[in-house]
Amino acid sequence: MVSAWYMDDSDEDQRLDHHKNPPQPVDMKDVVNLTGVLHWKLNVDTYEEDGMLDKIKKDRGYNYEDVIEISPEKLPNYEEKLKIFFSEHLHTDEEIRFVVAGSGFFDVRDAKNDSWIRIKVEAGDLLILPAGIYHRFTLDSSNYIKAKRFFVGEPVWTPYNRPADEMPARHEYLASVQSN
Ligand code: KMT
Repeated sequence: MVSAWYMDDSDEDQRLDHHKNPPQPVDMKDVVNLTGVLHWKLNVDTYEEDGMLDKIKKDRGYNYEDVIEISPEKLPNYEEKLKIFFSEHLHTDEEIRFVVAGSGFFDVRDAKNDSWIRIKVEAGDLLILPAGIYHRFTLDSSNYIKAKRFFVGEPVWTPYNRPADEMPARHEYLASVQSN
């Protein structure tokens, strides 16, 4: 099961869970309402044949895909990349990640009160972060994740670090979550 929770404010190791005390879990359907993030659980053993991933790709027009593998051995400029992933930012397009191995945390801002919600992803989780959402990513203490990345058209990975409040993607994002 994918799980999500409001984070504590400690600046200890980003790879730790960072639960509040007492923990404050957030149901995935509340994450959807609060942030516009979408989530599917797919079967990592059968997704190539069972049609679920193909249907999502077709419905959403994802015609580009590649794979990112994040570990000290596999990712060139690993330390530098991790810092970039963990700096709060937004993109002008959706961020789509399907985890095929390993695990990690996507942190997203609750659009109402700006608190961090931490979403733990592991093999089988397909997460779509909407364009304009402030977010960041970190590995957990297993230090390994492998994920497919999808995109509509030529991929644009540019992160815009916060503050990016005046960007059209940010305005459109806020309008879309407020109408939820
Ligand atoms: C990226 O841009 O590739 C990322 O967000 C890294 C996390 S992918 C599991």
